Order: sequence, then structure tokens, then C-alpha cells
Amino acid sequence: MDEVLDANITLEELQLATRNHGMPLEALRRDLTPIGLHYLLIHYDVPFVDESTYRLELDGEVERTSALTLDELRARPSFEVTVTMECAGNGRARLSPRPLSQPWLLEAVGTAAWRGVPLRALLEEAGVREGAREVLFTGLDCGIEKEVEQVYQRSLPLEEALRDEVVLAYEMNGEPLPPQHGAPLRLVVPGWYGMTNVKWISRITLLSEPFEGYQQSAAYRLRLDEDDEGVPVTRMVPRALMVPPGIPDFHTRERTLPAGTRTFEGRAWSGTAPIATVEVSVDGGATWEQAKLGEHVNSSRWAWCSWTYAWNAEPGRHELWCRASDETGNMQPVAADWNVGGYANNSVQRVTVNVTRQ
Ligand SMILES: Nc1nc2c(c(=O)[nH]1)N[C@H]1C(S)=C(S)[C@@H](COP(=O)(O)O)O[C@H]1N2
Ligand SMILES: [Mo]
Repeated sequence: MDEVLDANITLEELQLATRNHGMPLEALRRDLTPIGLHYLLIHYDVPFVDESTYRLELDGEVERTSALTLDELRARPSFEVTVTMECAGNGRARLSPRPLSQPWLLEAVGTAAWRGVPLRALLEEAGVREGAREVLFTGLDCGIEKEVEQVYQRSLPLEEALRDEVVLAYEMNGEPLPPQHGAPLRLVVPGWYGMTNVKWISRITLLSEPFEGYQQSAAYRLRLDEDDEGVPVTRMVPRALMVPPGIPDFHTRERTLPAGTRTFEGRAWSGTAPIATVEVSVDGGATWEQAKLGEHVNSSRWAWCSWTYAWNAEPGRHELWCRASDETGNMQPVAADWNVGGYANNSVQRVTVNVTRQ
């Protein structure tokens, strides 16, 4: 069965898709996603940053403002946290009608080990004032969205910003943070969707009032229609993905594999609560069987966990589905609800396989 998108992909969508690549799903085999295979989402241009004059400014509702150089940041105690990051728009291209933006199918995800300074320590040192409610992160990249000229900015509630595992990262998988992932410094908030993890950070500002900038109040809200104020997109909902089995057809990417007992593997994650189950269906969702859950990468609750499922593949054409649930009881739907921005579409993955006689 050929899958037909709702309407033709536009040139603008294609332009976004070639700038912002996904993670090839075969990379699900690897615990950590190699830097070049990790997905990328860049709203505007990758800024050119002179590291010798770079400063991280800290201001707003704090007792002591500061402007730290990279050397000063690197001299501070650091830690590393392994995190699965997913773009909130992952799955957007399969919604109908398709919201026009980066047309992700399923590949807007990756897992990396991020090293840097704990945000909490910086904030405590600065002395957060009584009235502070949110922490605003400002990037160095500028652009225009829906006619609003802006720098990329997102805020976090203070209690989220103070979580121990929130990192201002300058290393990714043991390497210096590369330009496309936010060098020299980016925020990583484990469990939250991608947009939270502000890249190319130049300023951290403590606010006494909620931030109402574009990326907070216009974008990244689950809205039923254009007039709906909606609710903010925050943590990742559960998702399981499988490594596409067998070999692909170059053009359609449909899979071919020989008959016999085949073990499928994949990964599952949720930013809301630990993964409870992964299930596989080989009959179009009529029946589901439990996959075997493995470990979280580096024992990090914030990193995907592996799963495997043994299937007796009989000759013919089959569709394999997989779905995850987390400990809040949240289970991936067969078809997720539509929303204006096309966010958080965690409908089950379907993989068509042609099983050939051995
Ligand atoms: N400054 C800045 N930060 C940003 C973005 C951006 O365009 N500018 N994109 C966000 C979005 S939407 C996502 S999904 C993640 C992607 O991070 P990655 O490209 O390192 O995978 O970065 C987030 N941080
Ligand atoms: Mo994103």
C-alpha cells in the first residue's frame, strides 16, 4: 500500500526538511546516537559565534548578575546526563490536514550524553529573588515567524529549571558541542520536548511574570483551532520505535526479509514517566503481544530503553505495529488527535515487511 500524504509536500516544506534532518531509524540500534545521526531542528540560521568574546549573561530577579566566559564555565564542576530528545513536531507529516511546518515522519529523535554545568548551581550562586517565577533562555539566533521578528527564546517554570538533571551543555557524546547542536552552550531539560532545549544560549533571565514571547504563547501549544488558546507543550508523551527489519527498497524503503524466527529490536521513551510496556501487533492492531523490555542507556531514566520481540515471520506481506505505555498509564494511540501545530503525534509506528521464502 502506498502511503499518500494529505496534499503534496510544498517546496518550503522540502527546504525545511533538507536543513533539518531526522535520525535514520537504523540508528535505533545504537545506545547513543552518533552526533551526525542525531536529528536536527533549527528554526532560523545556525549563528556564527566567536567563542573568545562569548559571554553567558545571567540577570533579572537575581541578587548578583554575571557574565561568564566559556573558560569560566568549563572550570566549574560538571556532570553528564544521557537524554533522549524528540522534536514536538515528530509525526506531524502524517496528520490530516497536514500542518505546514517541518514535515517530520518519525525520525525527529536522538539520544546523547550531554556534559556541562548544572543550571541549579548557577542559579543558586546568583541568588534567586523571592518573586522569581520563570527562567527565560535566550539564544543567539534571530528570524521571523508568522511576521514576528524575534530571537529564539523559551522559558521554564522555576521549579523545572531547578531540577538536578538540568544541564547547560558544552559537550555532546564526549565531543565539543558542534555548531548545529548549539555551540558553545545549550540547555538540556531531560523529559521535555526538543523546543525547550534552547541552543546557542547567550542569556538567562529570572522573570517574575510568565514569558509571553512567540515560542511560548504562539508556538508550541496544543490548539484545536486558530482561536483556541490551547495548552503548552511540555513533556514527551510515550513512543516506541522499531529498527526497520530486513533490507529496504531504495525508493519506497519498504522492507524485505526471509521467513523464519526473527527478533525485532527497538527503543521506547516517555518524558512523563518511566516506560511500563512495549507491545507489538502483527495483525493490524487486533491483538497485541508484549515485547521484552531492556535497559535504559547508561541507566538514565531520561534515555530510551531497548526492547526486543521474537516473531515467526511467514511468507507474505505484513504490517508490524508497535506501541509503548508509561507508568502514568498513558498509551500510544493508533491515531492521535489533530492539533493546529501538529505537535505530539505519537500514533503507533507501522512498518510494512515483505517476508520471502528462504
Ligand atoms: N536557539 C535555538 N534553540 C533551539 C531551536 C532553535 O531553532 N533555536 N530549536 C529547538 C527545537 S524545536 C528542537 S526540536 C531542538 C533540536 O535540537 P537538536 O537540533 O540539537 O536535535 O532544539 C531546540 N532549541
Ligand atoms: Mo522541535
